[in-house]
Amino acid sequence: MNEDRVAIISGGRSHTYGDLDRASRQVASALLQSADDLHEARVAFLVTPGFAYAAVQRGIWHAGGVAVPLAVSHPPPELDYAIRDAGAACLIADDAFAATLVPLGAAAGARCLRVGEALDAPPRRELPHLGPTRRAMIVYTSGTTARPKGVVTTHAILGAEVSAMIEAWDWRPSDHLLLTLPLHHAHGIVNGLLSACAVSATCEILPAFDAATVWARLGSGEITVFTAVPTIYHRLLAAWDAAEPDVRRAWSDGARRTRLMMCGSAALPVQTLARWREITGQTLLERYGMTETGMILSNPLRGKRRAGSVGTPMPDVEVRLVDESGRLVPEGTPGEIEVRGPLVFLEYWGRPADTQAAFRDGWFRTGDTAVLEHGMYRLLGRTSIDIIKTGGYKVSALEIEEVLRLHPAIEECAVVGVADEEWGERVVAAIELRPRAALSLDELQQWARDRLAPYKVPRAMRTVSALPRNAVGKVLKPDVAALFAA
Ligand code: MCA
Ligand code: AMP
Repeated sequence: MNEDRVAIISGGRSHTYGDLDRASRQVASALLQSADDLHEARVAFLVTPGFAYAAVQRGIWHAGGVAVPLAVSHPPPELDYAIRDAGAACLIADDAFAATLVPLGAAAGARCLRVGEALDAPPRRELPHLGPTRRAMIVYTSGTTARPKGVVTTHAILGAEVSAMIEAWDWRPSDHLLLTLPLHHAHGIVNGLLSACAVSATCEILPAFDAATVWARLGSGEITVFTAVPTIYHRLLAAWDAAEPDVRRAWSDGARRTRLMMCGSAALPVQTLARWREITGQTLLERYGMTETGMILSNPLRGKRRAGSVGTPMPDVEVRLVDESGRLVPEGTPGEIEVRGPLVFLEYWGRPADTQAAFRDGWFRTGDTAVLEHGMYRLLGRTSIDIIKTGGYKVSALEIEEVLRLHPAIEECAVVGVADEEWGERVVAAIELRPRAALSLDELQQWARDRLAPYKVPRAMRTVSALPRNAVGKVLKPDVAALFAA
């Protein structure tokens, strides 16, 4: 049994798999009360990354519920949207977030539970039987629609996603993962927490990203696996450059001993890959995936990793490239990536038409364009200019525009992403003001921060005249982008 193995390290404490099992049964007990099964009721939770997060997630599953992880960085309107869209019957918050979540729960008619209360409940022995086709999780992700959509996965789908990663990257019980990603997105949840726990490895969780802390842990030489987004590697490189020579040496020596360092969620600049190799000896393994599909393509664990490429299909994943009418394109010709396999999501929660539109003949349409070159795929970009990738977050330009239009000084706006060394892309907005209105970037940002997640807040703004309402898309947006690139 794995009872005594260390499952989670967080807040300076180690918790075994036995502890995790007990704590999650306590959460299940608090959720179930006198019921014997939650029957896929949605339970949204806002819990700082750490042991309690893992216990709550498992507790929801033990009780037969659907886990809806909320983002600790989101302001109340975004949390409210996810709670209502998911139709959450119950909310769970730790002490840091109870004051935010309790009023939202009251307004939405959802029961509110504190982590402390849940962990005081007697552990439940009798738990519902969970068939693999049961819904397990809803993760909110943006796309070409104005508001984020809930991506639903079942236990079988999550199992397939994790199995593919275990096989491709040789996850093993002796692994020690350092996890510094947010836990409301698939990268942190599935590639990180669930993969490590599936092989009874140790998952060390930091409450938030901090370059010096990450370096100190990498420098210890205890970490065997690390996975992050390009912006995090960029930040780590900047911290290394700013450190004293003896500190740098210690950090680099420790990082050199890591078994596997991965990067994904956004394009890894070739210079970042090269610089990282220079200071740690590690060639980052770049892979490509989506919330809707898990991991799709990956550079090899063993064998040559190609800079600027995302490799070959993950185990059990079928990939094809097609033109606009769905015809296969030959090697060397760009096409949209379509994916099929047991790890593709079930549905967008409550959106049958969007779900249907996302598939073509049973293949999921990713909206990403790639080319197959000498046996490996290279990503070329997204088919929609309205999808922005910033700091590894997928952001809908349409969603931001819809919120900005609510500002009393704004007549019309167009939001785009412009290339940025640190963030991959930066959110920027062209704004047409109402007659006689005035608005500074500072004012706009302050106003937007109360309504949008920090990474959706425009970083630059230009006022322009007469933007055609909603006539953005392909014609106007390249001009807007050029305005900021200049
Ligand atoms: C924050 N800032 C930004 C942005 N975000 N500026 C420009 N663009 C942004 N996107 C500013 C803040 O306003 C602040 O500025 C300063 O940067 C520091 O903000 P802070 O919130 O502290 O940033 P951070 O917490 O350090 O965040 C950086 C981060 C984070 C660690 C890179 O963005 C992150 O964890 N990203 C990972 C997202 C992720 O996991 N994506 C996976 C989804 P000021 O100081 O002036 O106020 S994709 C996925 O799951 C699929 C399956 C896949 O393929 O992986
Ligand atoms: P999300 O919906 O947040 O899961 O983001 C998925 C999107 O992230 C994909 O559709 C890609 O556009 C992007 N993405 C993921 N991995 C990579 C990568 N290695 N290089 C470029 N883009 C990536």
